[in-house]
Amino acid sequence: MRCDSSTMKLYAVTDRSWLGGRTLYEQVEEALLGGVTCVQLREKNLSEEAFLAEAISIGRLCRKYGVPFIINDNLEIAQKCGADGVHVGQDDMRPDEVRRRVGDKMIIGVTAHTVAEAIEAQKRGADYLGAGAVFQTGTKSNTVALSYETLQAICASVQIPVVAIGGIAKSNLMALAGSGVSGVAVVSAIFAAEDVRTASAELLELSGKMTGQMPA
Ligand code: TZP
Ligand code: MG
Repeated sequence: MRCDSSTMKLYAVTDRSWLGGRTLYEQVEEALLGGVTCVQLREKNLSEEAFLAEAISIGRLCRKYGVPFIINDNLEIAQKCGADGVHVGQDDMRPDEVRRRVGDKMIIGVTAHTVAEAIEAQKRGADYLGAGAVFQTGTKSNTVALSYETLQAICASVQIPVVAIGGIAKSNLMALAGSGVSGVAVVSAIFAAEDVRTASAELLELSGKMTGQMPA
């Protein structure tokens, strides 16, 4: 298995909007020390050269902590930096095409908003699904609101792990209990926090309770 439920327990998705004098590398290390179980490097505005240099250094950092490292959307960078996986949206490359290019070992994550998209993604070789936005978020524009019922139906329709995303914080995480998700993918509740390590540790504990996964 390329990834399992425990990998999805607390999935940190990076964003450099809230660095506030810190480097992304430092923030990711704090998140790792807090116990995040997966890291996705998500860059929308970096040059390819800067993206690759960052992917190499943050990838090494994640390896040191034994945590899977996923690249958002950029297959070439994922391959060049030796990432553990790549995450694609519905408007990006299809998972079967990604699989054809990256081979057997890499984790492929796919965003799904409907049961039909979830089933299709699994059929085409996705290893996990990201489903959202489950709550209102200011981090990404043009998100589709995903109801609890749809999230539950998505989880019930596939065998691969599903991670919820969108507006997830300490205050609302427990509302996802019973949906069938394996964990939560979080941007601002980790990276906009003043204390990234503590925020991660608290979210990890809550996600464990919410999913019924005991601490490792
Ligand atoms: N995809 C759906 S919502 C979202 C992404 C990347 C952003 C989630 O960010 P936050 O800060 O955890 O709400
Ligand atoms: Mg994308």
